[in-house]
Amino acid sequence: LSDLVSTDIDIETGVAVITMNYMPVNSLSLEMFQALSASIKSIEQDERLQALVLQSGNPSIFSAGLDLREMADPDPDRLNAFWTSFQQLYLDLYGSRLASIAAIEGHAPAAGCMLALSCDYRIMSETEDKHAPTIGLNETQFGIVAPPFLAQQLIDTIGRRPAELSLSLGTLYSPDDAMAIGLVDEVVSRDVVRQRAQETASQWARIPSVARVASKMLIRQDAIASLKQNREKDLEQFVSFCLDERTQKNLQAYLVKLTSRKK
Ligand code: CO8
Repeated sequence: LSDLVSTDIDIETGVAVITMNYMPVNSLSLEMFQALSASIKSIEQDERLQALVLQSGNPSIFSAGLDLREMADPDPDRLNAFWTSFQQLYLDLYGSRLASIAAIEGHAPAAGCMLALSCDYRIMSETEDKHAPTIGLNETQFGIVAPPFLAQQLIDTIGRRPAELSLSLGTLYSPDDAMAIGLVDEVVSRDVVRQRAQETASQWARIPSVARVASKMLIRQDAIASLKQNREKDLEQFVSFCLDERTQKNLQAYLVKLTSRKK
């Protein structure tokens, strides 16, 4: 698992950096979820660490979201484990005692956007020449629906009406548009995203942690409790939606489209 995710720690600043290295696009497979959760847990166990930066080893893609191959023609046991580990990562990152800063240098669609939304602060690379990163929950664009816990995260971040529009249309935003609706907190040039994320993490690491974590939980505890209480139902809904013939057809068509784009 360690090849998928690497962790660097700096005791002096109290900041850990998690780099996602599942090439080419950091799609979120079962193993990727497990590796990310394990790495968050191990950082949390070190009391000297107060913050983390989440970044990608591929500067043009933060994460392409759920690994669609996990959902196309799936093995039922693996599908259950896959979704359960997705829920777990949401709980681990969104509910972490660590202050988390997303360094978004490249695309962050769907569950890639969830990774960013689960952090406390989002810094995105600006559009430069041919590099035009996008972020958002684009599920409806290919005929699937964001799960309730993910939709709620968007509502809690950008507000109800913008989230309704965003979810219905499956909008992927440019960095400036994402900044305008509050989906990201800062847009900076690509070569300073990581540095800026580290500075921000160091700053967050210096806030008295008991007060910082309590404040974070004031905002997040209801959503977290809601998923904890509804995990089984959420899993059943996902599995039945995923195995539905129409969903499978949409997914297969989307995968073919993705693969044939470059031909
Ligand atoms: N899963 C699996 N494989 C992927 C994914 C993915 N999400 N994204 C890309 N790939 C594959 C491509 O098929 C391609 O494979 P190959 O080399 O074999 O042809 C390879 O990765 C490289 O991809 P691209 O050539 O497309 O790379 P680009 O740099 O041109 O583009 C992008 C990168 C922009 C990330 C582009 O690949 C893309 O748009 N990917 C799809 C992103 C997406 O729509 N993700 C949504 C996933 S669904 C989700 O996260 C939440 C669903 C929750 C609800 C589920 C209820 C059922």
